Amino acid sequence: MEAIAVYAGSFDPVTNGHLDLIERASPLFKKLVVAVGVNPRKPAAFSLEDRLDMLRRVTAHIPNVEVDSFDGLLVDYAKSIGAKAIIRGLRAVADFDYEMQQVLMNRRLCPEIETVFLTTSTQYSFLSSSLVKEVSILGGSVEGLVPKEVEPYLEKLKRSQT
Ligand code: COD
Repeated sequence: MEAIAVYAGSFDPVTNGHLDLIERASPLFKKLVVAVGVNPRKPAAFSLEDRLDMLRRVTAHIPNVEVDSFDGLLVDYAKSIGAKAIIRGLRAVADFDYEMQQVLMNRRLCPEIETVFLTTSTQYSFLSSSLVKEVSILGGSVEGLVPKEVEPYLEKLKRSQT
């Protein structure tokens, strides 16, 4: 497809679930911009620089993926980069209410940008950034949950919390 799409998230940190979605969405578009949303009301465990760094490392093998950040409304950012679609991931029924609220609000704000949902791969359906941080901080293994490049960042977070 000739369109540009944006996949926005907190990516705090990027997990194998996010990466799986990026790898499946990127062939569908001319360019996929993976954008970290800066939300002052949602404090992140990792700095913006670290989150961008992790995303750049784990997507380095995908030529049509760009990594960026934004603050303010996602639809305004999407318009500013010429994106026609917003990609969202659906893990389980539990995601549906929240995702539906977002999609309807975004459509009201900007009807010309479509939201495209990709369902998670089964093996990552239980995976979230919050669970990964909890497991890591409490001493569990995160192997297979996050890309290898992310593990040292989680180690650093763990050391800073103990
Ligand atoms: N498998 C598949 N998909 C997954 C997985 C997984 N294991 N884990 C997460 N995802 C999906 C999520 O469902 C989501 O679609 C996406 O990946 C990103 O997830 P997160 O958790 O990193 O990010 P969110 O959901 O907290 O989104 C943060 C945003 C910055 C995108 C959001 O807060 C936003 O749009 N902010 C801008 C302000 C705005 O425009 N507000 C009005 C919108 S209604």
